[in-house]
Amino acid sequence: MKDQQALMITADLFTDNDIKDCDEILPDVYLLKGFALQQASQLLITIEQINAQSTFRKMQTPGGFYMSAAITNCGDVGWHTDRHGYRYTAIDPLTNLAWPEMPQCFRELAETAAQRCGFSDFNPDVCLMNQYEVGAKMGLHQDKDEKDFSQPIVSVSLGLPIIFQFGGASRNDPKQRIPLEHGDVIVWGRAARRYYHGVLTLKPGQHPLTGPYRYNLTFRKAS
Ligand code: MD3
Ligand code: FE
Repeated sequence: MKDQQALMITADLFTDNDIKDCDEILPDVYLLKGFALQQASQLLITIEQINAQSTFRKMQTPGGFYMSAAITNCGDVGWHTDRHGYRYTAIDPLTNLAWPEMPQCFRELAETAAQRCGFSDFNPDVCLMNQYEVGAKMGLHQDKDEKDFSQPIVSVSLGLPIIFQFGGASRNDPKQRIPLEHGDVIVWGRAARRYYHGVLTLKPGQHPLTGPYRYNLTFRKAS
């Protein structure tokens, strides 16, 4: 009952019914449409502050190709790839300093979203941040560099929309496509933690807050 009331109060802050509380779009995959809309401009200011310390950069894969999305991190560790492989590091190899601290407004958003979807003790230690320019994409992959698969991942989309694609635990499983828009949050855990996923090529556009870019924040418990 209390939760219901809180939800109604939250929903009242939005002009129309653009907030859906935790829609389970597949088993263990939850879409919180517009959940981060209210904080979006604050999040973008904070992204810019992190970018000033540890800038977005295109990383090299072990195969020698460069990813088309530019990446940075905040938190106790950060995800990194180069010719030697994928891993989490405590030091940003570009600055030789610790990754920027995870801001409180990031942590609160991630924990609240996870809680709404039944993950009551999510305690992320890293936020992996992707910046997509027009033409950038992310091929089908699994997130499997984290130690603890019992923890969910929370994703926050900002700026231009993109088509998100996800299947099952094996690469050939049938795939679904859903558009992810500014302010959308996805939470996935349990079985879905191992699902293959990616995003299609970012189409040209201008977003009032991010111009020709899309940002995605993924909150994880890596170590
Ligand atoms: C996985 N990022 O950084 S997150 C990544 O939009 C990454 O930048 C993408 O994959 C991005 O590793 C996608 C969103 C997402 C949503 C639902 C999922 C990933 C999912 C459901 C199952 C598995
Ligand atoms: Fe991923």
